[in-house]
Amino acid sequence: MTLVHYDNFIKLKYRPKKSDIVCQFKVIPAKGYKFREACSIVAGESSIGTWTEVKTMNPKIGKTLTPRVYYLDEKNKRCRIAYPLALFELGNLPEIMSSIGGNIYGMKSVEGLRWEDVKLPEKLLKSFRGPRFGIEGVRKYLGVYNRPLVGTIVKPKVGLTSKEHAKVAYESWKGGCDIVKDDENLTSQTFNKFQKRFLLTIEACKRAEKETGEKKIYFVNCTAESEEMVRRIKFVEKNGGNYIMLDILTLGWSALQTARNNTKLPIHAHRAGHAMFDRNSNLGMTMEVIAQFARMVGVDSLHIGTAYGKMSGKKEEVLHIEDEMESNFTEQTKKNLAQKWYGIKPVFGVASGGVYPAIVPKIIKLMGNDIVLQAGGGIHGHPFGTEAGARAMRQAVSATLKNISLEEYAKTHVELEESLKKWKK
Ligand code: CAP
Ligand code: MG
Repeated sequence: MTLVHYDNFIKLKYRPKKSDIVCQFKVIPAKGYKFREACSIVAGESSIGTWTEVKTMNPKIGKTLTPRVYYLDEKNKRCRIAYPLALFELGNLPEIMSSIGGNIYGMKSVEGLRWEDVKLPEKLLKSFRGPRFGIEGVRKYLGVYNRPLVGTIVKPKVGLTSKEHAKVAYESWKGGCDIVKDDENLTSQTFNKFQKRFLLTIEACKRAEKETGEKKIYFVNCTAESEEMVRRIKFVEKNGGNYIMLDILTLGWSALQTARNNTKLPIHAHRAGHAMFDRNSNLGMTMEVIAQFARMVGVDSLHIGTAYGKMSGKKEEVLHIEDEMESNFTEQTKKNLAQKWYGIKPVFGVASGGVYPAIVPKIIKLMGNDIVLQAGGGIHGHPFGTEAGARAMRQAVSATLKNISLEEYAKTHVELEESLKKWKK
């Protein structure tokens, strides 16, 4: 079947305007479709096209809203499409997702479709709020400027009572964690209700601050139906909280925008479920695109992978996401589109998932200083318990920054020594 009308969208001579939203896709045509044709269908269905010509189309729509497939690389199954900004509603990310991340995934003409990258124009970026704090703001709050931050996730993921949770959090901060985080699936279950957990844990946080002389942060998971989410955020603000946490993908972009509009606190973004979108290399969207949208809406920290832990993200992917999160400008390459951030604050990349002291040097070498090193099992599984586990993580960071091998440092730091015995490199 040849869909002549969709051919209208191939314009290889077109040069994207600064105001266009540019998207890069990997397009795998279905049987019976040519690559070029499938790319054009993608452009059409995500904007003004449908399966046949319609009498209601008029020249004005054609002139102002036509997307252009301006780059085709059949060998790598890659195409780039420039969408005029006028196609979209400013400040409405669900609408952008319905267009560019919508129907096109279900078209018979594509067997596989992956949204690899996006270039967001200034006017669109500025119609969202962006991070309120970003890396600089979070560092300022903690008064920590020259090292990666160390965080933990209370483990087991769920099951502890609020009191037990607060105790584990206290020991983590006491041992040297800057941050304690709820796990992604802990919200307000019967065994650990939200309000009680928050009040006990924030009290433990203040106590640990007093005793250690260090500022501490509690990422409290406010993920819930959106009105309830806002109620929980307000409760946290009213009762002395310093950071909120959200599972941004299970909540959805709309709820994330709502949260950003409704809080003065920094937002920690957990990405639970991202692999449903980004894991299959022939389908969905990349974590880079998700991360760019998260920065645009305005999260202050975001899980981006570790390259060495238990999760699947590879080095190249982790570094590219980090670049998108922290830089003011990323270059265009054969594989990626450029992005200028126009003063939108950089986001803290969080390295989490199977992190433990022995791999800290490798992670810092790869990802640099501006990261949060987060270890759940790698702290609470320490043979001497949580407080010693947190100490071992801080020791691993100190050793790395001093350029001393962990083995050497462990000779005078028993917590690190014990951790290295349990978890080798
Ligand atoms: C880490 C973690 C995080 C993962 C998510 C977990 O715990 O709490 O949710 O890091 O992956 O439950 O696995 P551990 P990502 O330190 O015990 O592994 O950060 O890649 O989104
Ligand atoms: Mg978790």
